[in-house]
Formats: sequence, structure tokens, C-alpha cells
Amino acid sequence: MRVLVTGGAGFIGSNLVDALVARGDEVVVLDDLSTGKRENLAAAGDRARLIVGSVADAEAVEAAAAGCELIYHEAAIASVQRTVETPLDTNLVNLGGTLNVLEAARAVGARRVVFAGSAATYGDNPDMPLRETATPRPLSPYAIEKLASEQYVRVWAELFGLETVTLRYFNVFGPRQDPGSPYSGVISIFVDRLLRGQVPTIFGDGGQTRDFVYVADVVQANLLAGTQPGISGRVFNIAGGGQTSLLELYGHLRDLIGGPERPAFAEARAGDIRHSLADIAAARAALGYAPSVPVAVGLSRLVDAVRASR
Ligand code: UD2
Repeated sequence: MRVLVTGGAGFIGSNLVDALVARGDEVVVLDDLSTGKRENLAAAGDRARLIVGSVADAEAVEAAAAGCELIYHEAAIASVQRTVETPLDTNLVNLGGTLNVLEAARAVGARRVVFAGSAATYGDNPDMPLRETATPRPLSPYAIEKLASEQYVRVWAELFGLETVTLRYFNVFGPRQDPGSPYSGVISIFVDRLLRGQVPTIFGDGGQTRDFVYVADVVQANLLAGTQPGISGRVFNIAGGGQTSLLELYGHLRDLIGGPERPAFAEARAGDIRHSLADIAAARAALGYAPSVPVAVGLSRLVDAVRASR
């Protein structure tokens, strides 16, 4: 089948593209290469066709979607910081882009749209483990853009009979995640620093926890969400379903790479959430999702991949 992946040259998108190509799909990628990279599509070869364009451009989205049965909408400005600094711009991409994708899906007669939502929509909701029914408490423009997108996605299923699914990603890590900004995923930053012989910095006391999920499991969830019948209009947490503290994380990476016994410590980040843990029962029951890569194994695979690429 022909599948569109917006943001398909990015971290999560390109890992998904590889899996779609491997199962024999013909893949169209729409990516403006603002953070995505052409080389992320090298492994996919000519079974993935890259169209350079933005999801904020309705015509480009519709052209890319032509003939596609299934659409994965992974494109977004993922930097929370940028959404705080320039919300008018990021809203055009993160919310306007979602609406463009839904309208393009309708125009070309696509069967289903799978949307990349975010755990950011929960904000500082303390009801751990977080269930999809927990009250959203967005704390940033980014979280609002993802939450409002989810609502469009759900309502488009009700209004127009398009099949739609939202996957709320927790802290995703793995190969191709860019460590380039201070707000990049903590695992990408720590691996990069340790491999360069530098000392990573933990913000706060390191007792904060996250529900890390290896990108291959996020890909698994997407493949299931693209095909499973009877799930239209629903929202699912996609996470590992466990908690890892930053101190534990540092310990795992030190075992794999080496480095000083203790990392550096700096003041906790303003607005940092203390704990995050997903309830993944809904994804297990309705999608058949079962995370298969424990954090320690994912870290080892990531370190091997980053070493191989240097
Ligand atoms: C994640 C998402 C973000 C948003 C948010 C919602 C990522 C990369 N970010 O932010 O987009 O959805 O969840 O809650 O998935 N840290 C350090 N040292 C570093 C970098 C980070 O100690 O060099 C800490 C940081 O203060 C935090 C933890 O590591 O306590 C995780 O940070 P993160 O930026 O990877 O992800 P998070 O959960 O803040």
C-alpha cells in the first residue's frame, strides 16, 4: 500500500519509514528538512520518495497525500522552547499542519490517519500511572498545539468517517535522535557527551523519573495503529510502562560507555516535571502493543548505533 509519513526524515518518522519499507509499502515522505535529514532516509533507498515541503502548506500536503491509503502525521516543531518563544509560528505548523493533514486525507480519500500526540498534554497531572482519561493540563504552547490537534483528529473521525488514531508518545529515545540542543532528549545528550569524554549534567538531584520508550517500540505501535480495526477516534499512551530515574539512566550509560562515577549536577529546570509514568493497558488491549525493548537493552543498541555512525 502507499503510505504518507509527514516528518519522515526526522528521528521517529524515519525509523517508521524503514519499517514500512521493510514490510513492502511504498512510502512518500513530506518533510521540510528543518530538523529532519536526508541521510535519515538513506537506509530506505528508493522505496521512500522524499518531497521537501512543510505541513503548513496545504497544497504540498495534498499533493504528497495523493494515492495514499494511510497517513502517519509525525511532522512537528518538537522544541517546547521554540513554541514558548514563537507560538504564532509553531501553531501554524503544529496545529495548522494537523488540520492540513486531515483535510488532505479527506480530499484524497485516505482510509486512516495516525497522529503523533504527546505526553506533554498531561502536563503536571499527578495521577500516576497516567491513563488516557486523565484531565489534560497543558503547560506550554507545544502541549496546547498537540492537545488541540488531538481534538481535530478525533472530531474528523466523527464528522467525516475518516479513521483516526492518536498515539501519545512518552520519552522516546533511539538512533537518529539529535543531541544538538539543550532541550534534546536527555538520553541523546548523555550518550553524545559520554562518547566525547565529556561529563553530562543532571538538572536537579537525579531522582526525577521518566517513562522512556525505545523508538522500535514506537514504530511497533504505529504499525499496529495503522491496521487494527475498531479503534478509530481513540487515543493511546505509547511508553515503556516503567520508570527510570536520571541517576539510574546515568548508571546504565556509564556501564556501557565508561565515564566518571558521578555526573555533574546543576539547578533543576524551571517547570520540570518530577515523575512521569504511563498506563499502557489501553494500547495493550486494543492495539496488541507490547513493548519489547527494555530501557537497558535500548540504551545498549543506541550506543552501538551511535558508535557505528562515528
Ligand atoms: C519531554 C519532551 C518534551 C515534552 C515534555 C512534556 C523529549 C525530548 N521532550 O520533556 O517535548 O513533551 O516531555 O512533559 O522527549 N535533563 C538533564 N540533563 C540534560 C537534559 C535533561 O538532567 O542535559 C533532565 C531534564 O531536566 C528532565 C529529564 O532529564 O528532568 C528529561 O528531560 P528531556 O528534555 O529529555 O524530556 P522532558 O521529559 O523534560
